[in-house]
Amino acid sequence: MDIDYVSTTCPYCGTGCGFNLVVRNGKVFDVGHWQRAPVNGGKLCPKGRYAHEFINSPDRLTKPLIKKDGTFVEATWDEAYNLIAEKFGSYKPAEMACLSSARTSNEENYLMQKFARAALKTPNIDHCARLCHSSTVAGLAAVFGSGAMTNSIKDIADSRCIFVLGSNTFEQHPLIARSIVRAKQNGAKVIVADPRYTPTARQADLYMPFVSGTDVAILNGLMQEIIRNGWEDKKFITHRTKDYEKLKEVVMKEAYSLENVSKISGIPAESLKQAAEWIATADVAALIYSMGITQHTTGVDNVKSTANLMMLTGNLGKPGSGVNPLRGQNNVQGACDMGALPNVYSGYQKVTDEETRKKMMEMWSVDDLAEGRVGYTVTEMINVLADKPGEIKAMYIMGENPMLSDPDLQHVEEALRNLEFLVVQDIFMTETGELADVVLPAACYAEKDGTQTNTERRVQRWRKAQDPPGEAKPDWQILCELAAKMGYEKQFTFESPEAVFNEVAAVTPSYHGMSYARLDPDGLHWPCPTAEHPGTAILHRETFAMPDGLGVFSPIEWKPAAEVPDAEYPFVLTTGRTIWQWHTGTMTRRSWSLEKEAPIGWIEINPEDAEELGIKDDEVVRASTRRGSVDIPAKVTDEIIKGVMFIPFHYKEHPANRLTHNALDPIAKIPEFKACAVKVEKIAEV
Ligand SMILES: Nc1nc2c(c(=O)[nH]1)N[C@H]1C(S)=C(S)[C@@H](COP(=O)(O)OP(=O)(O)OC[C@H]3O[C@@H](n4cnc5c(=O)[nH]c(N)nc54)[C@H](O)[C@@H]3O)O[C@H]1N2
Ligand SMILES: Nc1nc2c(c(=O)[nH]1)N[C@H]1C(S)=C(S)[C@@H](COP(=O)(O)OP(=O)(O)OC[C@H]3O[C@@H](n4cnc5c(=O)[nH]c(N)nc54)[C@H](O)[C@@H]3O)O[C@H]1N2
Ligand code: SF4
Ligand SMILES: [Mo]
Repeated sequence: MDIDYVSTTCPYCGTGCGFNLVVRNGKVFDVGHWQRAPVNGGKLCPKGRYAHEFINSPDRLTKPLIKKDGTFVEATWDEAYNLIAEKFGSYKPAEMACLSSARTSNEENYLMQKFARAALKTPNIDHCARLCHSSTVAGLAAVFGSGAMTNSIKDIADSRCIFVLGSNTFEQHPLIARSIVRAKQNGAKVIVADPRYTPTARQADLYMPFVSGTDVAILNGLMQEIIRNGWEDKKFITHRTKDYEKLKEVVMKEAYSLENVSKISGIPAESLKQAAEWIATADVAALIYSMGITQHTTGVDNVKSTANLMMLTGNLGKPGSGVNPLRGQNNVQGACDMGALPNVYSGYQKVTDEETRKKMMEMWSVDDLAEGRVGYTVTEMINVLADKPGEIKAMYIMGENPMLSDPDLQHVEEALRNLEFLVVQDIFMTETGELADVVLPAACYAEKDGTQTNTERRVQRWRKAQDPPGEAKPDWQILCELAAKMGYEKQFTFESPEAVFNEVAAVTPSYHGMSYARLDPDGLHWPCPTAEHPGTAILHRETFAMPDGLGVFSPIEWKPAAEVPDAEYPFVLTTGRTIWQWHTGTMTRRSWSLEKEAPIGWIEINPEDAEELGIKDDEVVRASTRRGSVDIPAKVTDEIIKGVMFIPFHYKEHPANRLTHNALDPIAKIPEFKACAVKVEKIAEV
């Protein structure tokens, strides 16, 4: 028997754990521990441990499919390419839009944005970072000049106080949670604020339950308490920041006294006082956040407020400190770095900068490129499709499933049905694929080489362990072949992902010094500007990435969520995840070891609310918002604060996003997945 071990990086979360794929006779059949993996040292969470189970699922797409008279018919690659090239060739650039994929490699994201801009000439390119950390990218760039996690994962273990706000780290980034455990073992204080008593909250020395959508008030309250006690870091404020007085004017308002913040958020004033003291007086403190902060109409405000708190207490630019947004998808950091965003090329080079655009035209050997304007975001594409039919006519979606993951699904379906031509490229048939005119079968992570960039900006390798099933092909190859059909063979002649990576390094300042050879064995953190540079684990050590080097305090007033409870819809609905499932479930629901742990959805309801509604544990209830209804089993639990209810969004049988709404943050255009108004009723017995 021929057994091989192929070291690669996990295809699920942005932690970027390494493991070995175990291959027998050319087929992956297990995951083995890779002890020297740099991020996780061989340890894995259940998703990584079972990341082999979906690979050889009989449901994998194996042939291109073309829809004829409403049904899919198998086609050859040539038939599919010719149809797509002919259709895309018939539309004006502004009538097309592309979605790239944080599930795919850097090389594939780079090629997708190049395809959109150089071959289709459309500025409309985006991906699911919009639904995730777009508030981080916009908020932290405005404050620090860079939108990325400021410190490294390992570093968190050196902290003396960790404030986790809106991150369920133990379920959603389990191997980062290990760093929290280490810090705790070394005596660090852990503070967790979350509407739910999550596995993360269980680890806290101080747990603060609160009502979703009140983060800015909480952060302002903490800052007021710190300033009142003279705990602010005066030296840091003077030398490293500006606009402190403006911040002070707002946070010192009576509105943000501990008593008022307590009324707004539901957190006892005593707890807030304790948290303020621990954060401000610890030798070094770190803040960790994720979707609880970003997925709001005030997402950018929330992010800036976290930065305010950490600048106020001088907790930036040193080990164990920082503002640490945990990036979600395995390669969402990389997809952003590669320019799969409507406003930037790779390395965050602005599309509106004429010099940059000229440089890209030269590098890409094209004499015409998508016009230098910012294209539509994912959320705007959907709105334009629904509200202005005909403006966008064709879409190319690689590795995303908006028909379950975007807010207000009825609206999404209406929008996608208004398309004349839709291409979906995935490893499985999805709810979105069902609406497509052409479905292209892609190779999964285990079937291709490439790189991905984890949440701490570490670029690591994927390595091919088996051939793709049937006629499926790696996304990078599909993009190159399609571009060639459209007349861009010269610009897309790449023999391997490594050749693509070399172009990425050439055109992307923060990746300039990287090559596949240098990525072995531990990867490299960007910025890595030269071939000798060791990479950068901690950002902002001496100065911030601003022209004057100073971090900018932003005075922020608290605003309630766009939709707050009223007599008709009296509860706050928040949504999120469980450790066992991944997003729209395409992969985890085909992994027996994971699916058996959490096979159906649920709505978490506080026992007092349940009693008022006459609802029992496990009873199927009807949850409704202004957008729609879902029948779903109730989980009556005191692990959620009264007045708030929670649904995980993984299950097509109970789609949480039929209920959510697409109210957007005005800057980041992220939807408010974390708060809307809901009612819950007993279903009449029949
Ligand atoms: N197992 C698993 N792991 C994952 C994923 C997955 O689908 N499954 N997805 C990955 C991705 S893409 C991402 S982005 C990350 C997300 O990782 P997390 O952000 O940690 O996950 P969520 O469950 O979306 O939300 C985090 C917490 O926010 C709380 N919350 C709700 N409303 C509010 C609020 O108004 N304010 C605050 N401060 N908190 C609130 C929720 O109760 C929840 O515990 O996880 C990644 N990891
Ligand atoms: N209610 C609610 N909704 C949410 C959120 C929430 O907290 N609450 N969170 C949001 C967040 S943070 C995120 S990141 C989004 C995620 O939203 P999506 O990205 O739409 O969700 P996924 O299920 O990860 O979809 C990825 C698709 O890529 C496919 N895929 C996997 N590997 C490959 C590959 O190598 N090639 C190709 N071509 N395809 C591949 C998978 O089969 C799957 O269909 O959901 C958002 N939606
Ligand atoms: S923590 Fe994330 S990267 Fe690590 S094994 Fe789990 S899902 Fe994979
Ligand atoms: Mo995400």
